[in-house]
Amino acid sequence: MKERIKIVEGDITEQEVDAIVNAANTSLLGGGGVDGAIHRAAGPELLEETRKIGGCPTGETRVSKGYRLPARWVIHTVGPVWAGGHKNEENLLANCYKNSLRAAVEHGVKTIAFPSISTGVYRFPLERATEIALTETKKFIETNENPDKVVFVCFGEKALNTYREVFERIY
Ligand code: AR6
Repeated sequence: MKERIKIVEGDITEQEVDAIVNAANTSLLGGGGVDGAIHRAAGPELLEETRKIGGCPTGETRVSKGYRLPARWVIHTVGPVWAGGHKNEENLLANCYKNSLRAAVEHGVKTIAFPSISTGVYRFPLERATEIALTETKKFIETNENPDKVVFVCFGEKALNTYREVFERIY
């Protein structure tokens, strides 16, 4: 199982994978952080398409094309805003990973890259979020052939070290 996971430091918009996951908001109309970077790199056609999709509830996913990105698909998911941990945040974040992986299977995706959903503007604690990301992914790939490769793209050294530590513990 271990060999199907890759942890890298970098920019998700540059990943040569079939699909990248976007940490979007419920409007799907773009924003800052990784969402802003993905819209800038994909070009204005992405916003045209997500405008037509018309939004996405927290924990769910919607799929668009990748336009100018190397990735063919963008799987938009909406993470929870951290509100102290008693607002179902952990389950909602787990749903983001499960539903993104299911959407990947539905679109024939063999390689997928995830950012660290909810750990920026939405303030989800990084270590707990990383445990959820890696646990949900492990459960999924144990019972599914695809995606064959899952890349976790860490934006900065702190995230990279956290992912590496949690990976050693969980896998
Ligand atoms: N590649 C990979 N990771 C990145 C990149 C990048 N280019 N840029 C930032 N990150 P955030 P959230 C990391 O705030 O917390 C948006 O405005 C970042 O360091 O992008 O889910 C949306 O529209 C952090 O670890 O997403 C929503 O309104 C992680 O991506 C809101 O932010 C997520 O940080 C969503 O908040």
